[in-house]
Amino acid sequence: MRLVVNIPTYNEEENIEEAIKRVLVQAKNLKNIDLHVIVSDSHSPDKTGEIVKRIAKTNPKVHYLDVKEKGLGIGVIKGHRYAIDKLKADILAQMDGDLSHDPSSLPEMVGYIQEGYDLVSGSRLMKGGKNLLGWHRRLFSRGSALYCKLAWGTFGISEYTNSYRVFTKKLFEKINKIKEVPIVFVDRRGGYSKAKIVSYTLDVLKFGLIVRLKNSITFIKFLVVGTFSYFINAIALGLLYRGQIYSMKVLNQPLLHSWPTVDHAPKLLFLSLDRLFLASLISIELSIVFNFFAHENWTFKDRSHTFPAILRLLKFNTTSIASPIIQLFFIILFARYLNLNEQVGLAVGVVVGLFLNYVINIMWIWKVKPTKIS
Ligand SMILES: Nc1nc2c(ncn2[C@@H]2O[C@H](COP(=O)(O)OP(=O)(O)OP(=O)(O)O)[C@@H](O)[C@H]2O)c(=O)[nH]1
Ligand SMILES: [Mg+2]
Repeated sequence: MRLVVNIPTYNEEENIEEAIKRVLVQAKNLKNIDLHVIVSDSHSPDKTGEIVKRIAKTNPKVHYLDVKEKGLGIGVIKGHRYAIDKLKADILAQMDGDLSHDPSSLPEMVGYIQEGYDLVSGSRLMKGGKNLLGWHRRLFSRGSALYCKLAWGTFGISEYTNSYRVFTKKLFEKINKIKEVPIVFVDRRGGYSKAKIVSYTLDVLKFGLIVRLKNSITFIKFLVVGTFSYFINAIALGLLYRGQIYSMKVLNQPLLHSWPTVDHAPKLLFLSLDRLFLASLISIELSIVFNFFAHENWTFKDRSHTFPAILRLLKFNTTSIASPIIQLFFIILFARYLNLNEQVGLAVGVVVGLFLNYVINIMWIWKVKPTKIS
């Protein structure tokens, strides 16, 4: 099996020799792999080309490709193409030439390719990964990752802005097997009415919506559980505090009748630990526990349940606190600062809290199981 590590460069005279050396050192950790390096250089005006050509003269495992055109994308693609066509690579790797990427991860990455994965991508954002750049660059990586996850629903992949990766020749060929041929497009002879354009656009929108809905089945389940949990919360609160379900009297006295009301209740700082407080606490916790078991066994049943359930329950409890805080924030923001009705704030808070909770649930508590795409 031949692995060709492609290093695209532009003005890397200070780093390239060391970068090549560090990659080649890994040969001893890559059993049964014939390790080669190709530097695909966009005709750097500095000494990058000269340095690589000098190394390539004495080391048959090192190759130099003068890409001529400028641009990282073209450099990368031409380098991989050369690695497949001329160097007969089976596995392709890609890393920067400025020593940002540590080649000691290569053996592990190649190992996964040998196990059957098509693409192994280095991630700074998952457990064990590190991003040692400044805070604004880190924010950019995290922001881009969040955007990609939300747009594509790929919550199982953590990083999208890094170019340290290993992949198969098959994958590269598949991605790049797109060919365009010139065609002449002639307008139809009969009229193409506006109505058809409108119905076509509506069809496309409808199709998109249906696909999105099908993909959102987990989210729909999440909403259903949320609705039930609201009723549990409301009914429990009613029974505990007033002995009522909404305004319907069902008990002679509230379940918490022996707990004092606000005038006689004990105080903790500014908080009155009265019947309403205790009733709210119990009913909120009841609904959280219901939520948890419903998510655990239904909504997120097919997702990862790796660490102990009690830990997931604790995590879930912690994140569930975020929702009321967000709702409170929006109620106050809308009522005090924007002079709008508090119900508007509550509605916005509920929606924002809901989405945030959902995202935290699928990214932190019930993660996607890693899938092998073959
Ligand atoms: N072939 C080719 N490689 C390039 C070009 N521009 C940059 N590169 C290489 O692509 C890799 C990544 O580029 P960097 O400039 O390090 O990009 P970055 O890591 O996002 O940014 P900084 O390291 O902070 O500057 C490096 O090995 C560069 O030498 C180009 O036009 N052509
Ligand atoms: Mg860099």
